[in-house]
Amino acid sequence: ARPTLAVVGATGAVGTVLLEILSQRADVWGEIRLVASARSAGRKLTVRGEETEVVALSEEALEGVDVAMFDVPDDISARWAPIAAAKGAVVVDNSAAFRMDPDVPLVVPEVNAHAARVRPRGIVANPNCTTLSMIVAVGALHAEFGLSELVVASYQAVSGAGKAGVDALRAQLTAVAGTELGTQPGDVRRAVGDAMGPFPAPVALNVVPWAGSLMADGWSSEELKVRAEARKILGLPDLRVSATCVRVPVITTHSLSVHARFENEVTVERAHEILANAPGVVLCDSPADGEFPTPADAVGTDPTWVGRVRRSLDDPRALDLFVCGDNLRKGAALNTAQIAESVAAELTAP
Ligand code: 2RA
Repeated sequence: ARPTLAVVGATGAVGTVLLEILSQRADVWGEIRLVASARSAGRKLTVRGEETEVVALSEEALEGVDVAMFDVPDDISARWAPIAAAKGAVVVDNSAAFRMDPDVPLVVPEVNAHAARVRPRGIVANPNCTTLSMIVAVGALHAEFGLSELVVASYQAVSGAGKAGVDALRAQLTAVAGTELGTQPGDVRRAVGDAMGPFPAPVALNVVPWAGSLMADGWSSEELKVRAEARKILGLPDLRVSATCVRVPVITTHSLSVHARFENEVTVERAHEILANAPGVVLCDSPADGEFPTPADAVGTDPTWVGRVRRSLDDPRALDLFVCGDNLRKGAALNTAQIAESVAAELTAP
């Protein structure tokens, strides 16, 4: 029989994209059960062209599930993912609750697909969207050149902060549209007023060097996630990583400027070959023709787009590149779906 799938968090920003993706990919599922908070129960959503009623998250809703995708806040995952696993489901969790648990693999199928098969807790974790938006490209280069250090700056879309982030940017854009704002200190902040949404500063006509919560020594939680997750996915526990995470006025698609240092000397030509052939990567690198990835072009697509590949002028072992990836697709829902499909294939293998 085809496995039963539960989508827990079906009504959220990522859940919505997940339902689209489930309708677009080869259909490996039997029943697809849509689960959300009690507040959303009774809503009808379309998946695989069928209207399906959302049920409230409960022990009963997790009965008989083979694979459960969780796209809910950390505390809800921390509580409910182990319950689903205890009932026999393999959980693919997109929260931060289990990513650093040594008994939970952190999986990006193009980079470490094998890791998904060893899951002592019955849980497989999906990385954070910022890590995911670059790691497929970085992993391909690492496989050839041997990565020794990453220095990255992110340009993160507001949908990374959920629907509230998107609503806030749209409201702020309305407040500044057609004005001459953006020429005097604080003028945008005053115009935006209370419509800051989940961000600590206006994001319209601005960039905000902050994502996540404050951690020790001035780092943001988002920056520490990039470091810890890149190390775990690549299997490089001592990799040197520095990240600066920045929110920009983009609805969806995270970009990163990446400085990657390797054990071996690099050439742009070889890096181009590797990236052009890497599954899940599209090379778009011809600045003479105005070709490089931008979030406005990458949004809604599945691959990681890479351009601006340069060898460091001062270090023959380092590359600089610019990557864009849809933070809701490969950055979240698509990677979750890919992992879930590999588990489904395992469960139905003869
Ligand atoms: C963000 N990476 O973009 C976070 C969401 N998981 O805010």
